[in-house]
Amino acid sequence: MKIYTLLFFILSVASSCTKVAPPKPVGPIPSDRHLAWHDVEYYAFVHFNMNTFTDMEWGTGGEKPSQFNPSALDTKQWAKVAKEAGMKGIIITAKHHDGFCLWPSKTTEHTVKNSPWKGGKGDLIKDLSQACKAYDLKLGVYLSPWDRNAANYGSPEYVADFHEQLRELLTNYGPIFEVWFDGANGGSGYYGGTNEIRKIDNKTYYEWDKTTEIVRELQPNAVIFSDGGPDIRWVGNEDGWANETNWSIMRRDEIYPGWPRYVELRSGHEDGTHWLPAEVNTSIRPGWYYHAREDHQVKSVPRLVKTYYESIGRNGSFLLNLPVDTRGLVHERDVAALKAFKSHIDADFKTELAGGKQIVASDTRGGDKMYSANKVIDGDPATYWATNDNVTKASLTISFKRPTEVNRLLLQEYIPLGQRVKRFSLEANVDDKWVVIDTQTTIGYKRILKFETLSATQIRIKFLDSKGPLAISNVELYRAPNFLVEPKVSRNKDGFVTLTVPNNDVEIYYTLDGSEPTSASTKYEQAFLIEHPVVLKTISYDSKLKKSTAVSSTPIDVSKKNWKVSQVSSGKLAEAVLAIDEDPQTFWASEKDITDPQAITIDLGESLNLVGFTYWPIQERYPFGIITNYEFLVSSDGKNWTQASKGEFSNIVNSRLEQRINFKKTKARFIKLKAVRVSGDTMQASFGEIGVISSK
Ligand code: FUL
Repeated sequence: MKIYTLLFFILSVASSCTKVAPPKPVGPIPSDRHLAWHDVEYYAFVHFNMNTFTDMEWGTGGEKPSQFNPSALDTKQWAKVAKEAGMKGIIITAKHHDGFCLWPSKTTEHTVKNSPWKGGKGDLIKDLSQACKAYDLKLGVYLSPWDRNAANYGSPEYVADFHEQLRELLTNYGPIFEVWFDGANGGSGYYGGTNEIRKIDNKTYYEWDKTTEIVRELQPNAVIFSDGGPDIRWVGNEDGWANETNWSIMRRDEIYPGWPRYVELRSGHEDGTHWLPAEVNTSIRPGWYYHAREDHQVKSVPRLVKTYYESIGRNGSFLLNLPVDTRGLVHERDVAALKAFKSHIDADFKTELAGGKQIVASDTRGGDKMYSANKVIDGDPATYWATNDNVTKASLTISFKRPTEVNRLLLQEYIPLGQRVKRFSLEANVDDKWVVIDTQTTIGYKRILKFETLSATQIRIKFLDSKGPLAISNVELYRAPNFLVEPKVSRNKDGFVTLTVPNNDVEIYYTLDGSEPTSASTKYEQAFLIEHPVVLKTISYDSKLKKSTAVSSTPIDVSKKNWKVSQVSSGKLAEAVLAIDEDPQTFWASEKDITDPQAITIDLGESLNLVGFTYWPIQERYPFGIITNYEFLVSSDGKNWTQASKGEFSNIVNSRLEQRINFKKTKARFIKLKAVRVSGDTMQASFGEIGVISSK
């Protein structure tokens, strides 16, 4: 008995001696709801609503509830797919800009209750909340403030309805983890049949303070998303990436929905006043909504993996959109892509290599075990290594018993005390020499670095600059398998196609007759000519492992060898070739301060049967002149023109992908793309790449 008492005494003296205060928080810190949200990391967006049935990205609001008619809607399938993909939640478009409500809201007749689905007795939000519960997933709701259907949109009565809709969603469906407010406010709409343009002031109209209060009152644990929070922020693009430098803090009071300086959302503000971490939202397909024509454009595994490393790997969360189809199911192709993506990520992070290794810090807070280096490899996110108050530069060195191959580093700061690290480098001891692998800036909740595989005896992380003493909760090391990537297809103006893969050991096989390529198909050796429309199918093949990638298909049309730009409405004709050079990364633009609609005329060099055209918007970092409304004309002589198609490239500004527009078969030698409306203040139009869809 005595010995235990003595032991207890010694232990308590020891622990009272080593009680060193934790570092003081630095800058704004996350709330509990933030911390819970950071842990969610990877979750699904589901765009499923009226647009699914009208094949639109933005409905006008003039649609009829009778058009909402899924044939086999099964929210359990969505939940199963999300769960098996490793996602932890689903955010559903309860109401998109067209105003149609997926639940029987009392505020409007424009809801599922007037649709044929379940004889008007359905409530999709209820179904989904039950499905999420069954699969242990969190539920979030997207509620568009802009409502192109509501007759009272623009008046205070609409705002009252909007708030009531929010109340309904946050009261009747159990816990909600995220409320998503879209910043888009386009102006024109159906608005009860008036079909007019209604402008509101984004900053004041929706009474954001009151909106936030409603969420806090009904769902205190939910985070609120918008361009600028108040809790979490848009990342400033819909392509799926955050900047390498990514602060979870921002000068929030400067931001409002539709903020023109949105590029700053990509990296946050180092001197931020509020915790406002970035959510990276992107779709698994070109569109947010399902379009059968995009069935072949489901993002490839390499593309999804890239997005993973550029979102979660850069201190963001990853909200991946699944456009549920007209049946009401996640399409088979999307399911296959999600599965393949998950197994890739699982393989990358299969075996952690730092755990249990010797780890030494250059400084330890108060010399206290509580803050010692091994806290970063104990697998416990609640413990962390910390340095003394005056130490903002320090290092951690991990030693292996024998040379060990590594190519991934995962770091996490102890964010309950704020985001601190401003600059760090990664070094490796290879053959008794220290080499610098990478120097980077921020870490935050999570940062992952990818680097060439090297065989090291030691790994050192040097923290070079920090806002205060260091507080690092986690360090992980991995050796991810070699990446077998689908070949990248590029083509030049003469029609020659080049296929490339990053790894020279990987072989490429292809077909041009529609059949599935195998390692017995034509082996790619050098660039080859394609002159007429075909679907090019390719695989990459690792002959050592006898493993191949999934088949990727690329529609290729006539070669542009004899194409000439014959006329431009302004600007330099000679430079306009950049719009038909087969490279969407280059562009041609009309003159700047122009007030008339701009057009480009192309001579195809021969008469072709056309069934459509393609338009790549400009791919510049800071784009301008994107055509949002177009007219496409055809002619056999370049003088007499007929309109082949006219319409809107919906959401093209946020999602700058190739637009493929089909029309009735027509013979033509000349084509003209006219920019009826563009993004920007003038009529300046830009053209990344123009192509045709032709048939025999
Ligand atoms: C955008 C919307 O306009 C798109 O339609 C989509 O919902 C996307 C997630 O946000 O701002």
